[in-house]
Amino acid sequence: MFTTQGDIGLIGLAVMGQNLVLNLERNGYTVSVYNRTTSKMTDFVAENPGKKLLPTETLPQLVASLARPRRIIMMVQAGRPVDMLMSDLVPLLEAGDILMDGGNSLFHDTERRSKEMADTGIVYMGVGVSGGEEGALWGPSIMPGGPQAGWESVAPLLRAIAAKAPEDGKPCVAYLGPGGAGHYVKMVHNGIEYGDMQLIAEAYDILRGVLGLTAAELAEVFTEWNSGELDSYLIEITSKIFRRIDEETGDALVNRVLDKAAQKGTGKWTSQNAMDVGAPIPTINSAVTGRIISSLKSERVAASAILPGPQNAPYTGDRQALIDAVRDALYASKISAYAQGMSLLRIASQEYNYNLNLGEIASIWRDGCIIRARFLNRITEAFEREPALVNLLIDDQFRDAVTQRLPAWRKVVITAIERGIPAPAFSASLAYYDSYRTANLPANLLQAQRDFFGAHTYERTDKEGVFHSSWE
Ligand code: NBP
Repeated sequence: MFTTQGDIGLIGLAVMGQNLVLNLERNGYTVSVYNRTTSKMTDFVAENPGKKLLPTETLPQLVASLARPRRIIMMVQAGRPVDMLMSDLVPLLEAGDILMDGGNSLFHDTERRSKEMADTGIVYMGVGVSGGEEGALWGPSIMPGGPQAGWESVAPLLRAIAAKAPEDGKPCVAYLGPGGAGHYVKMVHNGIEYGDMQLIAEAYDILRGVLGLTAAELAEVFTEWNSGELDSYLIEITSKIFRRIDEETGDALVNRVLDKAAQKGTGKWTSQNAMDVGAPIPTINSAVTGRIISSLKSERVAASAILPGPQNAPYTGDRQALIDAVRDALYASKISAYAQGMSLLRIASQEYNYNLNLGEIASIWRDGCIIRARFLNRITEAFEREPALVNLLIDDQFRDAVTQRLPAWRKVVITAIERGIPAPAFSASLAYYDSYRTANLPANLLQAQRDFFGAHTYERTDKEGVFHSSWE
């Protein structure tokens, strides 16, 4: 038997789980730890002497070690492992216990598990945790969803371990909504992260492709950008990446990294779900597609010897003016991407009855997660000005910010297209803006075509009703 009881149990001592345990312990909690492979648990406890950790070798031991109501975080691989673990764990728990899934579970799975758990009286919560291992250790952005009562019980604990926003010290955690709301928001966070990363990569490609900037020069450019409106974790690490020299070759290490991007699936899930709920998110879609096309490396290498591009003359324009234009295009594209992401959250919130508070969501992404940025404050402020804002682009301040940068945005996209540099996310972001501001899209022709070949009918601009015509 245990002489002290654990305040919380953590299952899954891989990189995220271990760091979360250390964060909980640093904040005063006694943590009961369990891992399927026991040696990982014993090694971890041995590496952390003197800490308030209760080692447990079986699930019954873990459950017995915890104070009631028991609070347990699962930090295991998403998918089947969560179901397998729960089938062993749930029978050991009792009504009132709180079981949190802190992994990147697909929100549909969290919805299903929430329903399965509803009759047991066990409080089941899907808790998105962002920020990688550093975030888990020093303070992640935490996105909890599930029963409100569960949130109230774990809120002090989650607030203690969450990142604190630099502007006001507020914990980057808030109750987001029922069922899979937390994992839904975490999924969209990751989709936005894909968009942000692709846009930055395209800015880099244009600067090296048109101006031939070296890694050292790019490091300077990104460092400068990080002191302005683009100030963010991703821009900061990008400037550091350009500075890193490969010890073996003396070249910038980034030049030696193979251009094949991997993915774990959360970006793809965001695109798939946006299609399901009918939300346009072209920047995120192009970021997912960009990673897929990057993975076709051998096909691209073969095609590069067959398919011609434009014959590019050296750039004769003002170099600094183009660098500034790329910065402006990146910022405008970022606004477009976040407008799409927030609009997806709004549409999904209606579809799934999540009742999401979009301004609050932006505020809990201000620190502890990969998309943390000064920019997120402006999103929160926009929703404070107008809680029912349907799209960020029509907020006065974002509208003005985009309008100011429109000439640069168009120039950069045109330059990339003229020079044959692929800029799918820049182009998609601008096309979203242009589509969204267009009162008359050519969808009248689409409807006419649908009615022509399939008698799908159409509505008219000049009278009410549903019509079908013989078009020939
Ligand atoms: P992994 O996603 O690599 O998962 C490894 C852990 O899952 C190990 O503890 C493993 O136990 C356990 N596990 C597996 Br696999 N199958 C199990 C089963 N059937 N029963 C019990 N335990 C099982 O670890 P991670 O990278 O630390 O990520 C944990 C979660 O956090 C994931 O959902 C991930 O998507 C999410 N996440 C990760 C990051 C990141 O930066 N890595 C960031 C944000 C969120 P074993 O030791 O016995 O194999």
